[in-house]
Amino acid sequence: MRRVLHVDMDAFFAAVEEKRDPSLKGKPIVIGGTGDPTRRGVVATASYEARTYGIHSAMPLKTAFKCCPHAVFLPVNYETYVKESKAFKELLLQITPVMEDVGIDEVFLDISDISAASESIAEKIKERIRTERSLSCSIGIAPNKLLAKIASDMQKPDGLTIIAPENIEAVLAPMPVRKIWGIGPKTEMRLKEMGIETVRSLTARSLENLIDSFGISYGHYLYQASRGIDDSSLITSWEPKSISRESTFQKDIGNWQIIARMLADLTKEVVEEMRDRDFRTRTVTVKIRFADFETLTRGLTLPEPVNGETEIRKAAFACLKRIDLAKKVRLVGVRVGNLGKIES
Ligand code: TTP
Ligand code: MG
Repeated sequence: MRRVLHVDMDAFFAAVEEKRDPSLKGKPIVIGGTGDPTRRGVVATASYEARTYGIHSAMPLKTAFKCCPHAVFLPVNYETYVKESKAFKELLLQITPVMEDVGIDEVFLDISDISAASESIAEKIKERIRTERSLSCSIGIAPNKLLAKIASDMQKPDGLTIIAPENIEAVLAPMPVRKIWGIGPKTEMRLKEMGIETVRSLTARSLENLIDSFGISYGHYLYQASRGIDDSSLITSWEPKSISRESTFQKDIGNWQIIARMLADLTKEVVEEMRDRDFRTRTVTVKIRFADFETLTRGLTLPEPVNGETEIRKAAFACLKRIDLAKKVRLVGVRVGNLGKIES
């Protein structure tokens, strides 16, 4: 079975400040802006002591000051946090090189091929981060990235949560929809208008209903994510630069048109992200996973770097045509690789 581990450092910026100045330990600490709570700026993070006064990330510093005037207010020392971020990630790379870097204080590790039990891998990581970096973290372990990230957040700080396959439904059902990665404030609002606030009520909706409201790609995503389904692989740093999207059908599909429509939809998303980041691509790859999990990829190298949706969609369809769709399809994916910046 696949095992994905998510590490999220506890009160990261504040913990690094405590490490720099141990006299701060146990005090309410608020990091944000220039560190002057009478000036404009928002809270980047607050120590767990400060959180007991109601202080949280993104709160105006002035409000944080009202919540707890005796808190220690400090400026953001971004360079120091980046150094600490690199150091703990290097330590994790010794556990496994299959690591996806997702943010300054969080990563995913694929621990499927490590023979040790999940608990002992997690305990070892916590111990090393504690002794070698003087920091604490929370860890989640689950069959996929989506659930591992939810798990690491469940028992903060210094938490360890393992979601076993048989517990997925019970764990997710009572959660507010915002806990699902990919559901932001806008979707949360729209779901609320539809009378959906918990994951349980989201799973009560039919796939057709969600597609009607949110489109084919995101509708599928919501349907599956709310059931804890996530087939996405880790994006490891040793892969060449690429952007990809993939989606698993709820039911295995034998109809070419539905597969093609999904591919067109995913390609559109990839092209949008590529353009936002000023990239052009020279290789387009399509992945098809059949119902029996056999997985085929077909790639195409283009004569010159492009960023047009039509050209890239044509390339993706040329790849799809080279796959014999003799069996029903479970997953469709598209990737643009060999990315280069647009030269101005
Ligand atoms: P988080 O992991 O969200 O927060 P955290 O590590 O401070 O606390 P915990 O995980 O224990 O709940 O974010 C990591 C760092 O990113 C955080 O220390 C500061 C920074 N950050 C901001 O600058 N602004 C924000 O709005 C958030 C959420 C985080
Ligand atoms: Mg954190």
